[in-house]
Parts: sequence; C-alpha cells; structure tokens
Amino acid sequence: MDIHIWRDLLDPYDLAVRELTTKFEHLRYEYRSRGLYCPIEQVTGRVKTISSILDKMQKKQIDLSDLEERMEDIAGVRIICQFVEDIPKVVHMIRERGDMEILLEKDYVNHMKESGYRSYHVIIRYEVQMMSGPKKIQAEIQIRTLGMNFWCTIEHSLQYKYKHNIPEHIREKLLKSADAIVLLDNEMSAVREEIMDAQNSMQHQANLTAEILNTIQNLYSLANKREISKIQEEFYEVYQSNDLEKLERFHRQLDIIAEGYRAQGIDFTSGDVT
Ligand code: 0O2
Repeated sequence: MDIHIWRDLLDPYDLAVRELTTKFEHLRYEYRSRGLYCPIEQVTGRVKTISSILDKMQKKQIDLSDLEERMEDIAGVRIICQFVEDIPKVVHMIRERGDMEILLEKDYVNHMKESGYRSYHVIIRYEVQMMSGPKKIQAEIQIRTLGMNFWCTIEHSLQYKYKHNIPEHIREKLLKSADAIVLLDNEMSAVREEIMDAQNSMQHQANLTAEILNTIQNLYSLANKREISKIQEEFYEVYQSNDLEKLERFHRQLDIIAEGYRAQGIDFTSGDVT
C-alpha cells in the first residue's frame, strides 16, 4: 500500500490518540486543581507504527480490508495508576463517559497472562470529526500500575531484542519479577492511605502557594508598596515554617485584604482599576 494511503488511514487514529490523551490529562488537571487525589497518574498515547501493524497483520492473518475492524489497538492510550485500587476507578470513569463506547474489557490484572503480563484493557469505539465528516474508530486503553508498567516496558524490550524468542532462563526471571511486582503493588496498597494523605497535603500546599503568589502579584501593581513588602516578608516566613495551617490562615487573611481592595472598587483579578 502506498505511503500516502497509510497516512490517510492512520490520520483519524492520530487525532483520536491526541484527543483521548488530552481528555484524560484534563481529568487529572481537574482533580488536582480541586486538591483531590486523582487515580490517573500519567497518560501516554501512540499510533501503532506501520511496521508493527504489518507484523500483527501477518501474525494474526488479517486482510487489509478487515484491518480497522480486527485490529483494536491501532490507536493506543496508556493510563498509569499508582495503586491497583485506582484501576477499577479509571475503568468506572470510562464507563460513565458519553464520548467513549466500551466494546470489550480484558482483565489481565486479575488474570495474568502466561508471560507474566498484567494490565486492564478497555477497547472503545470513539468518534473523530475529520474533514470528510465523522468517523468511528476503535482504540485500546491500557490501564496499569507504575509497577506493572515497569515490568511491561522491560519485557517488551526483551521481546524486541530476542524477536519474540526470549531464552528460557530470562523468561523464568521475568516470571519471578512479575510475581515480585504483584507483591510490590500489594505492599504499596497497604500504605495507600498514608501515601495519599501525604500527596494530598503536598498538592493542597502547592495550590495554596500558587493562589497566594497570584494574589500578591496582582496586589503589587495596585496596593501600597510598603504594605506589599510586609505581606511578602510575612509570606516567606509562613512558607519557610512548613506549617500548612499557618499557610491556610495566611491565605484567608490575604483574601480579606484583597476583598478590601475589591470593596474600594479595584478589581485586581483582571488587573483593571474599575
Ligand atoms: P505493541 O507493540 O505493544 O503494540 P488477543 O488475540 O486478544 O489475545 P491481542 O490482539 O494482541 O491478542 O490483544 P492483547 O493480548 O490484549 O494485547 C494487546 C496489547 O497488549 C499488545 O499489543 C501489547 O501492547 C500488550 N500486551 C499483551 N500481552 C503482552 C505481553 O505479554 N507483554 C507485553 N509487554 N505486552 C503485552 P501488541 O500489538 O502485541 O504489541
């Protein structure tokens, strides 16, 4: 098939990958900006390379005319979670969406493959708007923990190196490490609450600091210079104390000061004196 025909065929998949990764990244942003724990840790996506499509077509005896129907992972999105418990939450998020129709789910998390592979796959039908009109394509979303992803990445490279004939002694090591990943994920789950608490306070602190700095920056161009330097000094002191309650108090007080300027008719959020 001519290269430009491949490009036409793969174009909608490319758009789908870009849209889907943006949508999941945006969910992550929404959670974080509300100071909430997000079950999505990282999102990546890729369109299968032409050589990989050709290899799979040969391996699975797929005709070009059936390619789009039979190859579910031309568009692939990978969602990495911190904990095993996050995986069903992400699956639930996908099930609830109106823009992704689930066609199939494969649970290799609870049903590890013979190779040691673990991951949860969701095959969706997704509509993209092309120049020629709407087009529905299939995409595969792989959901796995950081630990599972580590294993998959290493195993994938070895599959490539040994052209899918990994020597027995390496295969054994891979199976042992797959078991170790199960243990690691279980151990991490046991301290999940503590880890989540720590991450939530870190995120809360980062959000508060960003809001405070934004308010100070806006006040800078409008308020009395001496008052601003005093506020700034106080902020550095509070920040260095590493005390979240103090930071929250400071944030509230700063809001009251900002409210005072608002009452005087100075809308400093837009930077305009009204
Ligand atoms: P690539 O290079 O990642 O794109 P099925 O007939 O359903 O059993 P199928 O269609 O291959 O076979 O589906 P399956 O088994 O769900 O696998 C789809 C994708 O999951 C694979 O795509 C891999 O990305 C990943 N995967 C499945 N098994 C393994 C494994 O043992 N090791 C690793 N590292 N990844 C795996 P591709 O096209 O095989 O590969």
